[in-house]
Amino acid sequence: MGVSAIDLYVLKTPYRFFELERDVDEADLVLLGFPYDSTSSFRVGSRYAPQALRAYSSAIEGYVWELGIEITEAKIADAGDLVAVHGDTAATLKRLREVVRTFRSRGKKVGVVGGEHTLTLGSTSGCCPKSLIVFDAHLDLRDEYPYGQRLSHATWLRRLLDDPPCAVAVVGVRATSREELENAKRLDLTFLTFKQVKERRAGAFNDVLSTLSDPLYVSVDVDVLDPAYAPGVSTPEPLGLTLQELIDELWLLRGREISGFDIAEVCPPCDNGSACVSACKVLMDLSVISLAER
Ligand SMILES: [Mn+2]
Repeated sequence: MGVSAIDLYVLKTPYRFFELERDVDEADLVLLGFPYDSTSSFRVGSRYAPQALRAYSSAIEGYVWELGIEITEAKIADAGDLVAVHGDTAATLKRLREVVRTFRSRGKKVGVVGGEHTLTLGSTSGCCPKSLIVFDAHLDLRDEYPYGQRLSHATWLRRLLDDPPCAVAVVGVRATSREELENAKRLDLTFLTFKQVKERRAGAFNDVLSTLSDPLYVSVDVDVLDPAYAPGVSTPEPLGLTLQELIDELWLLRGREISGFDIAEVCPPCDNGSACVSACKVLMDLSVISLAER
């Protein structure tokens, strides 16, 4: 067998998410760190989230009440971190796409732990889902941000929609600009605002879910949570979902076919530990939900 993208672009790490010991070959779901934050425009440091979440996920208890299993019993492996090219987002996303594509070709589901939200561009293009569900306080629909930058954490969804590879829905939006709302309307983007989620809860999300075909890809920008639950994110916004509200929505995905997911924008240098443990809970639940039988 020749040299694969995994050999070239994935580096094993000394610690693993949830202290997982399984080999990648024996896993149905592969977790991959994406330690990259070169386009972060406010608080930098999400490149440290994979290593922080490995530490925090090893310190929290791993019993999953809903399924009656320990997380280490599920067929999950930690492959390590993508080797990023800091300052070169296009090159880094290309590596991510090739690594994700290689895991998919070997029949694995993929969970990417960012790092900044640009990762979803590379990961979805390697995963080829039919639908993408994004949980985010923001729409990330600016054409350039900052001025002159077409590829950044604030424009990645705009770039994806330049030539949409799949259906897209954004959930939990509460912080935007007129430009983004005009773009959303012109691009006919499906989205639920934070208020719609709060007022209609499962009803609103189920309505959106019923329009989306499997396989799904799920992207969680942790800033969708109220900063009370997740203070350590790159771009915090006032208000937001509680962790329980987000987790309840994620469990509505149980039984759907999920080929990949990601968790983005945790910024450990700005955190008191709350964003890290909240993200670990999201990572644990999304992992087992993606593996749950139909
Ligand atoms: Mn965001």
